[in-house]
This record gives sequence, structure tokens and C-alpha cells, in this order.
Amino acid sequence: MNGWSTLEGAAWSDCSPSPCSPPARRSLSTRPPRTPTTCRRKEPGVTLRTYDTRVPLTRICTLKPGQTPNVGKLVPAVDLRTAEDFAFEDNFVAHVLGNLTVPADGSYTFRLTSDDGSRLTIDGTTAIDNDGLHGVESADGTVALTAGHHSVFIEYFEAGGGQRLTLSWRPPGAEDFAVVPSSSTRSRCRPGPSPISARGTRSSSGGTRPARRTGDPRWMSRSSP
Ligand SMILES: [Ca+2]
Ligand SMILES: [Ca+2]
Repeated sequence: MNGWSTLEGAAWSDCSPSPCSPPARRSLSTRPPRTPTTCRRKEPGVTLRTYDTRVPLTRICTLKPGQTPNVGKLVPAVDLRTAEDFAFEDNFVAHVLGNLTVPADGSYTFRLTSDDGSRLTIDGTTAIDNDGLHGVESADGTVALTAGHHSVFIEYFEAGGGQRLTLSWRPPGAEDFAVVPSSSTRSRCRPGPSPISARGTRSSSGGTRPARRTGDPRWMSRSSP
């Protein structure tokens, strides 16, 4: 497997119930973290980084800069459905980083399916906002892309119950959505500490607002993939 992992680390959010929850340190292995040597070059696929925040989030929050992910690995595509896929069951944050290569100029429609909340950013601009505490929901966004490489960043959080994060697209001329294949992506991982601080500038206020469990349309699926 081309993936790599770091099994120790700490992560906490600035939108936890308390002003600053204690860091959730993991000791999943007695061995030192493995050096992600495969990330010295870009690999097909994307980088998944999971942060064990251990707080009941109800929306995407901003991690404190410089946090090392509890687990980092290369995945062939963003189609993650089990606790094993993410390495944690509940109450965690995950980030996906990669580069997307498109063959031609055109309008590309993306579909971000998640349980719970997620947000897709392409070239630094939000393309899909599917945030919030909810079951499996899909949200679409169309982006005009030029031929070549584009940065992709997905923020995701899982509170409880099922977990799901899938990125699909419908390129120009395609009739239906399909999971973005590894042949169209390249990882942006690199050795050493997480470069998460580069992405830690979004607003995070009110990250634990109460979620309405009755009559709240966010709890209702917009589609059933
Ligand atoms: Ca779960
Ligand atoms: Ca969930």
C-alpha cells in the first residue's frame, strides 16, 4: 500500500464546548511515527488527515494551527464510509488535501456527500458548503476550471452515528456523477508536521451551536445516494 500513517499526535479545536479542551493524545502504537517517505513525491490519490478532537461538534471548526493529525494516510479516492476508513468512530475532524487535474477548460459540477458536515474548497474558494449536523446529505456546486492543476481541500467532521465523506463529479460531457478517480488527483502530502496552519484561517465561531433534532430540514436528506 502506498499509504502512510502517523499514529500519535494531538488535536483540539477552538470551537469545543469548553474554551480549550485538553488535547486528545493518542498512543495507538509504541513505535515512533513512521516517516511518510512516500510523500516526498506526489502520489495518485489524496491525503486524508484525521484529528481526534473528542468533542461533540455540530459544525465545521478551525483547528488550532500546527496540529499534527492523529492519523494521516494516502487514499485513492474520497469515498470514505466506515470508522476504519477514518481510523476513528465518532467525534473527530478530517481534512482531505490534494490536487485535481482536469484535461480541458469547462464547467465541472461536484457533489459532496457527507454525514456529518463537510465543505469543499477549490483553489481557495468555497465550492460546496454541506456543513452542519446531519445524516447522509449531498450538495452540489459547479466550478469553471481551466485545463491543468487545481488545489482541493475538504473539511469534514463526524459527531456520532454513521460517517460518510464522498467527493463525486460530473465533468463536461458526462451524463452522471462518479467518484473522482485517483487518476485525476495527486496528493499534496509532505514529510514532517502537518501544514494545517495554512488552512486554519476560516471562521470558527459558534461551532457547537445546539442542533435541532426535530423539524430541522438539515436532518433530512437532500438526496439518497
Ligand atoms: Ca460514527
Ligand atoms: Ca454522523
